[in-house]
Amino acid sequence: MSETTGSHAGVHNANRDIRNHYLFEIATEVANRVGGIYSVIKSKSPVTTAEYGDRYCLIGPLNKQSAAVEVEALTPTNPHLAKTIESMEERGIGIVYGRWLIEGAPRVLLIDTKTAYRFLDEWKADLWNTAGIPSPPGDDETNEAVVFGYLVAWFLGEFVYHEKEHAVIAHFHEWLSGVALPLCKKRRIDVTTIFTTHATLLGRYLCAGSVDFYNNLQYFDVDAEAGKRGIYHRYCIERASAHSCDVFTTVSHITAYESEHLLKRKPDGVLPNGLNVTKFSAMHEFQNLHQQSKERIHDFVRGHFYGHNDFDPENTLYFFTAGRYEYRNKGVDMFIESLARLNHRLKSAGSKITIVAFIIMPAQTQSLTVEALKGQAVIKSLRDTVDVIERSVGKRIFERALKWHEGEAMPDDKDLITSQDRILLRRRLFAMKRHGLPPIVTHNMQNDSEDPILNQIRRVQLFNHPSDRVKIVFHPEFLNSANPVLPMDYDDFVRGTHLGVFSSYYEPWGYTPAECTVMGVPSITTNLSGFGCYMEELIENSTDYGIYIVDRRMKGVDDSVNQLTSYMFDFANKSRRQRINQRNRTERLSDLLDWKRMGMEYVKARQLALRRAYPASFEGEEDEDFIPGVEQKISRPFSVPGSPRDRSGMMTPGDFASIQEGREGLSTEDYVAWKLPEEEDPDEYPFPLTL
Ligand code: G6P
Ligand code: 1S3
Repeated sequence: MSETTGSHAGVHNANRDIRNHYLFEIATEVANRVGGIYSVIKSKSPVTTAEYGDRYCLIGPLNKQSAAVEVEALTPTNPHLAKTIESMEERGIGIVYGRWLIEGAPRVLLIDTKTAYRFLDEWKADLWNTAGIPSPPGDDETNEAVVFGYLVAWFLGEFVYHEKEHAVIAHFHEWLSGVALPLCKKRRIDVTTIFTTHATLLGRYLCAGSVDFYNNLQYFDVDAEAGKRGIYHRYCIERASAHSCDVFTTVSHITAYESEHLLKRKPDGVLPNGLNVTKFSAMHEFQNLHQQSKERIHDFVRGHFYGHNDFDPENTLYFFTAGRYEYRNKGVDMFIESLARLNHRLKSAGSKITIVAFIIMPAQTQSLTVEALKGQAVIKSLRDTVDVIERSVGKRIFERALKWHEGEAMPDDKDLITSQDRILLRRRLFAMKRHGLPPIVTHNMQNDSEDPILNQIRRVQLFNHPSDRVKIVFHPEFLNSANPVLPMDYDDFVRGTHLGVFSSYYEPWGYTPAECTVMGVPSITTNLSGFGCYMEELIENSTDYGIYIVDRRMKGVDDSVNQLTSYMFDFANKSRRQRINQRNRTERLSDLLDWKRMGMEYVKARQLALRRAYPASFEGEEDEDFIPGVEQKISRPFSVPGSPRDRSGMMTPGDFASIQEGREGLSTEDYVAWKLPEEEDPDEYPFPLTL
């Protein structure tokens, strides 16, 4: 693979207007939910459209199903855009241009890759000839990335041919959208480019195995490791993207460190992920929402544990983990082991508290189990019967009271419930008899006996026994309010829980704990997740704020498991008052995660991209904020005692190792906190080669 890193300033027309530049953001998840990148671009939309208006457009591959629901088609009013689309359509390329129906309503351009597969072989050959990137047959995902990449490069080349007045920034997310980057460079297309990687392919694969990843980052033979896993061609695309963009970024410092070693380019900066924070006018509102959602989780639990409801809802706490099913990377192995130790500690302490721990991770399933459906049905019938009895008892009390005369006895409650009521009630009680223990999993798994989560639960023997103080529910499907067993949307569910647990080993950022924070739900994360490191850096006494960070970097696995267990045990011993106070403090951290603040790093990355491509336009403007409408100075969110670290002068999230103009990339010292202490050269390769 040929690679030359850095700017290609020579190809740019210095007369372009950089102040009113266009911004294209390119990702495969535009109006198409797959994972975390959808959350990034969707939640960021309000701040980006506020800054750019109709000079902003997202580009993605067309997914007809989701576009039909998420996008309203429009006719482009910009003549250059219209001409570009028209010219591609004339060559048979299908394009949908429209408004993404989300907050901010950004413009989107969705290209139908299926209309270009006739060029696939030609483009694959060209990719090899121009960038030295191989694309072997049989990898549909890579084929799609190649076709999409060539279409995007085609679009950008054509657009800047028509539009010669303004500068254009093209910001690409993740390797799947990155094929256009080396093409822009080779074809000398007059755009300036940013590439943001949200993980590295090799990092994800290596961590999923049993490698001491962070201690050995600098020793991996990257080509060989990629080859062994059959992802060499994908790795080439990722690496070429990182090397051919003008500005290379990632989502956290820990992933910056990883990228430096695995992609062989130091990122120019870190663009942490934000959220679109909704602030309630009254503080207690989110607390009320917690109570309401918790009641709905209680309803589910009553059904799931029918016949074994021998724990008191008032003394029950809900913990959960959620995310894509990456057993080791997302730390589910550690979570389950810690739950077993927590169970032991709560039992030994004679605790009255019961923990119900939910694992929400989609796996291959066939259907909901009969038992899970029956549980909800049984409890619904019981409630309906009790409602009928309640109404008839009420009616009878009323009638008796009407007829009552002084001197007569009070109505006897034995006469109020009729024998018919008793039979009805008995029937319902018999229906609640259960021979086995309440199930762990709500669905029929396609591969029950080999499922890593179930096997780990079997190994630690957490079987929802009445004596267990920790119960487990594994829901192998994302939540939605139409689900007959647990009918709640994810956000509502999170609000109703007490603690999120995300003990990840590989987590470039980690939206799940960030989402907990803005909903005022405490969470446990690790110092191997971008979010955990970010919060650790910003907040001095983070546990007071409901941000618990397990040390998975300096401690051995057993010690990390014990630390996680202790965090959960201490949390279980909090009083209700303490939990309410902590939730208030957690919710106060929301401002730290708001795009209004996080988005500043994107602004800086774009400035750097323009500066690198159009250096002449910046002469004499060294420190100027030239992007109109953007208030660069963000004050500290608050300064109550013991709150986030006093960082006067540190105005934006990435400032502790930020994108700075005139500086060539992050310095390794910037993420010194992410390095491990002893980095002596090992005598031999530090882990087995048979991984
Ligand atoms: C919220 C509600 C309170 C409720 C509390 C329960 O704060 O506003 O009315 O008592 O939640 O908290 P818990 O941690 O026990 O679920
Ligand atoms: C990636 O998604 P993942 O869950 O595979 O991108 C997300 C958005 O940047 C990030 O939050 C997450 O940590 C990464 O791992």
